Amino acid sequence: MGMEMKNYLKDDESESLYPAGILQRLDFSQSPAIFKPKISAAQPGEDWMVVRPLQRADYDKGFVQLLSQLTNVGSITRKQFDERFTSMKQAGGYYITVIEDTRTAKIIGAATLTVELKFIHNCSLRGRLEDVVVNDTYRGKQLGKLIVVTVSLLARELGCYKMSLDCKDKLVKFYETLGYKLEPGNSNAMNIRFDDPS
Ligand code: 16G
Repeated sequence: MGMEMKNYLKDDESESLYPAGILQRLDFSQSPAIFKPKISAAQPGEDWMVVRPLQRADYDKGFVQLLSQLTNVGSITRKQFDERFTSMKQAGGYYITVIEDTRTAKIIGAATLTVELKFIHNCSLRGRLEDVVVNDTYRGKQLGKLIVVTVSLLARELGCYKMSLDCKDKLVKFYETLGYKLEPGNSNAMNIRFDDPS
């Protein structure tokens, strides 16, 4: 195998869903969240921890298993993962962000920001916070807060006029500490389920 080919494979292995640099620039002092001790995406508090965009190679780092702590994921093959990763990257607007424990090469936290193109608010953008999950064996490291604040600041940086989420009742307090509000008269999340006959 020629040198050029090897380098290509190496790059491809660590291919990111979106450019990583933007996370390093986020200003955590702009979030109402209180971190004790102070941490940020650039400095997550442990030298074995890194906050970064989802990479293609994360299939082998337990990303799908982590998601199954949130809801039903099914058995996703590498091919399915690969094709979905490619589609998301081509479509744009998908900012899946992860925390890796580099000692074990495992994904221990994740959150997704999706960005919708709008006509309203002067052709603005709307962010949605989705699929927030943290490995529950890593409690006490502020990882939930870290991953949510990271993607929330990212939404702001990208020009979203607001960011929305839906969550279980018991998590409302947690999201309130990070600046999210139940807007009076405008706080209902409704679903119609097409995968559930009940
Ligand atoms: C929660 C998640 C949502 C996720 C859903 C899955 C957050 C803020 N919200 O509502 O993103 O898609 O759970 O539950 O992470 P489901 O499988 O019942 O749709």
